[in-house]
Amino acid sequence: MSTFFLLAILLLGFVITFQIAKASEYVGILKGEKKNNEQNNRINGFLMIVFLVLGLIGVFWCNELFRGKILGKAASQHGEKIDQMLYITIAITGIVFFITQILLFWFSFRYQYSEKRKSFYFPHNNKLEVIWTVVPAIALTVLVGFGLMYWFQITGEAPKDAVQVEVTGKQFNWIFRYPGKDGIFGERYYKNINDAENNSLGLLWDDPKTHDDIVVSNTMYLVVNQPVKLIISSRDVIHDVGLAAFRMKMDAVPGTPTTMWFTPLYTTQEMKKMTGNPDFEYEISCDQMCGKGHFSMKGVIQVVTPEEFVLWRAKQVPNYVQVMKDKMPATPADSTKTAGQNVDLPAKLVATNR
Ligand SMILES: [Cu+2]
Repeated sequence: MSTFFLLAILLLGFVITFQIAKASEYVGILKGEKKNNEQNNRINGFLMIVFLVLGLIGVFWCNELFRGKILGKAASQHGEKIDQMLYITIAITGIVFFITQILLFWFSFRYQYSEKRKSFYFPHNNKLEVIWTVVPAIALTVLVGFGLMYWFQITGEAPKDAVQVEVTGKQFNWIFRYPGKDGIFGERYYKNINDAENNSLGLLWDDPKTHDDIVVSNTMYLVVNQPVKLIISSRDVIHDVGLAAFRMKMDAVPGTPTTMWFTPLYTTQEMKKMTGNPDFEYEISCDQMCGKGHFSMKGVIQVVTPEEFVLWRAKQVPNYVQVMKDKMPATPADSTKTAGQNVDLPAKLVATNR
């Protein structure tokens, strides 16, 4: 109903403006050109001020409207710094925005044409030009410099104790791989990809390092306060790993692995309490339009305590063991034995658990 009224008001506004314009045109013809120009100048000057005031009110209104509806608290160490950088950028550009907009519209109103005034010819001033070139250049260099610094941190070398997770995008979901107890990912080759044979990543079974690799889809498990390095790739088109809560984003490109690392600060349970939302889940989204099922590439990230992570990992059956089980149903005893070995965790993970 309110939408209808809003549209009706807008429509009426247009009709009234149109009628006023038409009427003033007739009045102008009656009054003569000179008087007509003077009046037009006054009206346009006044409208400039109206536009300025309404525009500024609109900025505040929009701000209030979306308060609390945008991204919540950053849930990673890098995310906090990125938020800080954004706030500084918004503060600087915000101040410049208000000063320039107010000056722009106020000058148009204040210095509208007047017969009593002659404009001063002022074609060039080196000092002014240097100031308005150097000051923004320095400000932007500082802002871009901080951005680059964080970018190099995020895409640079991860800490030694980082958990490694390989993230592979495909039309249309995410596949996550954890190295097994050896802490090393086994070899993969894209021509080996075979969904029917449960080899969604094309792992080379000849390589013993693949035998303990754990492959899961849709839900990724991470440890709170432990750095995680994501090794990102794609099976088909370009996807993009979007981790809004951690303020992270990285393209998933076929054939060219990309990396980024971060440290989750709060477990999913803690976030549920902090946000007051019992249904809160960390989301992994695809931030690159990748086809008709793009919207459905929503995965979940469970940030858990080290103990919960160890338990979760112990329950996972390596991809290789699953495949061998499917191939050789006659020897189930062997498969269970191999699956059981997975309970042992890499020493580097256990060492960092508190
Ligand atoms: Cu995608």
